[in-house]
Amino acid sequence: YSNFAAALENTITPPVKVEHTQLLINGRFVDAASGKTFPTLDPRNGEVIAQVAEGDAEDVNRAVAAARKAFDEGPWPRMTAYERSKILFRLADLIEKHNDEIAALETWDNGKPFEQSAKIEVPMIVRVFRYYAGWADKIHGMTVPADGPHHVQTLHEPIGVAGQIIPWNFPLLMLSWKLGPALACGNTLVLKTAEQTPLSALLVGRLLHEAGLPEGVVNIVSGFGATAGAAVASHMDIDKVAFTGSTEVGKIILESAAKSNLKPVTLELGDKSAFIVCEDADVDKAVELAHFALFFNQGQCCCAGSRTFVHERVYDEFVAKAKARAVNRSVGDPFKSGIEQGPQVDSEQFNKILKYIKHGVESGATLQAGGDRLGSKGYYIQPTVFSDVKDDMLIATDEIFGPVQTILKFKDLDEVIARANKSMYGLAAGVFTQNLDTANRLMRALRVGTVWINCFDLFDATIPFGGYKMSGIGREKSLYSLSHYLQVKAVVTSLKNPAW
Ligand code: TXE
Repeated sequence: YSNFAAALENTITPPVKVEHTQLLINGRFVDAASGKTFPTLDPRNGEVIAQVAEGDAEDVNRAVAAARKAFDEGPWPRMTAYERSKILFRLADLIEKHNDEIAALETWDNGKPFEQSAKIEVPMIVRVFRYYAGWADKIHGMTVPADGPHHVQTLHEPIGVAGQIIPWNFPLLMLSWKLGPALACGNTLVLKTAEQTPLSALLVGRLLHEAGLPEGVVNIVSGFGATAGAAVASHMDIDKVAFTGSTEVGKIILESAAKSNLKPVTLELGDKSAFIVCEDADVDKAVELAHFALFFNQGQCCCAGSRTFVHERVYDEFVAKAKARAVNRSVGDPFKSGIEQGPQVDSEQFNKILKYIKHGVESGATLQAGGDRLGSKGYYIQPTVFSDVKDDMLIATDEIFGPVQTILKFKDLDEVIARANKSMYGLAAGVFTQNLDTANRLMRALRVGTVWINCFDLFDATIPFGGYKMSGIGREKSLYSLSHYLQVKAVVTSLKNPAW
């Protein structure tokens, strides 16, 4: 790992200033009602980047009141759809203009490579906002051929005030997946960002207002889950809640929604995605794709290909090459160019991953590469590879959420289908094969919300994303997401003369 040491030296000064640390309520940046702040930390070294206003239940109340007023009194839901569309297009243009500034904040707060933030993620959110800007004036109801002398139509109306709680692994992307459909449909909202990564959303919040968004439509509350997050989930005046995060907290959200006002809930939760390498696979290509599927974003992806199933015919060759690829992964200061992997987001995730690595070794899996932290400060972890992994080992059942690849061996398709499906999760899976029959069979048999065939982590705005089983409820992105932000009203009008 000699290449790592050099990449960790001489920490780069992020090319951006933190301008916004307050809460965004009713179109203004304000302090928390309590006056409290919390530090957001640089994962490269654990140092404080900035003190951020710490919102709690009282601030959520203020934010909901602003969103309620903006919904009930307008102008947002009553504007023409075209006006709303133009504001979202202007937002996309402004994000594009501030691409590197937003990307730098994201990298500083989260630790992901700047090249990834600047060249992939910020452009992706621009695309998401343009996609939903395009939808704003294409949402309409139907006329219905009911029996009897009635004219029946449906109106697709915004649901009201949405509460949205997002995690820290893709702060910007999660923001866009939540805000895009909610705003296109004419809702107002309160967004609770993750306590690890509050910064980039506040900048986007400012740009939203520069783009012409009326005050109170989008309110952003930084703060912790047990206080600000819980207040969103249980709020009586929030009409719908959307959450991305752990399955454990997803259950709490559903319970809080049920116990408060029965607000509809959409959830995007954890997974233990299978990546299946079939016997006909070109091993070099399969190794590269499986490596990307797991290690992308420091392994902090809900759909990380974290159970790599490899056919026994190519298993040994695959393991040797996967090990070599992991050892060559460039880890280091995420602001340096050519870096593939930065630090994990915080000490909690860092310690959780190291604990799972220890479990893996103790349970008898073979440690092929990595296995420890990297350097002595910050939250860097060596790209780690385990082979000889068995299905019931904790490293094969639990979401590790880090750079730890677990490689399992299989003999035939029936067996791998049963094993891949034997999980409480069902978010995504990858299939690597040149055989059309094999691809078709796996695509139908896998009980997951997304199957990527000979590709992985394709997050185009047009593709629905969401989970089966305990990976969640509902779909984000694509036209499927819109239904979660709409109410359907049936309007039945009696006809005087049914025969025209
Ligand atoms: O998640 P939490 P954490 C998984 C991953 C990770 C583990 C724990 O395995 O290691 O979860 O991460 C807010 N009421 N994923 O602890 O706690 C919280 O403030 C309302 C997978 O960071 O679920 C943050 O905004 N909200 C995942 C958000 O929930 C609450 C992405 C997510 O935090 C709350 C992240 C409460 N009681 C972690 N408690 C994915 N699906 O991509 C916390 N929150």
